[in-house]
Amino acid sequence: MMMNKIVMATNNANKLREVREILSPIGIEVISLAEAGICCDPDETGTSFHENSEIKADAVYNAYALKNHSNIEVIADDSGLCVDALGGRPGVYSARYATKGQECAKLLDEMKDVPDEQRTARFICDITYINVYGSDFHFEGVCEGSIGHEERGENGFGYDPVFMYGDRTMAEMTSEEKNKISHRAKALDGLYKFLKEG
Ligand code: ITT
Repeated sequence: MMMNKIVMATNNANKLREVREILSPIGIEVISLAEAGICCDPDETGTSFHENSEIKADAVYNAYALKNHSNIEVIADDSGLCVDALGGRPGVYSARYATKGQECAKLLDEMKDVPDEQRTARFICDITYINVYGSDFHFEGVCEGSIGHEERGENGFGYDPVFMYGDRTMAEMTSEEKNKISHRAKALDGLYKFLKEG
C-alpha cells in the first residue's frame, strides 16, 4: 500500500470529495488547503487545462514551502466541459460560464436548437502532480458523452445534470459509478500508475 500524503490545490469541495473517494482506498491521503493551513486562489490566466492546473499546483507548492520551510507533494485539477456544437466552449472557462447553479440552464438554453446528433461533448481533466523536489507531472483524462435536453439527477455537481453518459446523466449516477468512468478518475488512474512505479 502506498503512503503518499498530498495537498490538493482546490477550492471546490466536490472535486476534493471525488479525488478523496478515488485515492484514499488506494492508500493516498489527500489534504485540503484548510488542513494544510494555506489560503490560495491564484488567477487562472492560462488558455489550456494543462496551464491552469499547473498554475494552481505551483501556487500551493510555493505557499506551503514559504509557510513551513519544507516541501510537500501537491495535486491540482483543472477541468471543464467541451461542447462540439459550441466550438469547444465553455472549455477552460467552464467555472466562469454562468453564475454557480445556473450553468446547466444556460447551456440548455444556448443549445435549444441543436439536434441530437450534434450534441456530442466531453469532460476533460488535467491533473498536475508536483513531487517533493518541485518537479511537475501531468495526467489527462477524457470522458465522452453528450448534452441532454433537460436537467436530470441530484448527484454530482456543475454540468453533471445535463451530461449524458449512455442513457443516464452523470447526476443520475452514484458517486461510485461516476468515479469509475469520469475524466477525473481517468486522470487519477494515470497518477496512480506513475506513483506506483515509484
Ligand atoms: P478550483 O479551480 O479551485 O479547483 P473550480 O471549480 O474553479 O475549482 P475549474 O477552474 O477547474 O475548477 O473549473 C471546473 C468547472 O468545470 C467546474 O466548476 C464545473 O463547472 C465543471 N466541471 C469540472 N468537472 C466536472 C464534473 O466532474 N462534473 C460536472 N462539472 C464539472
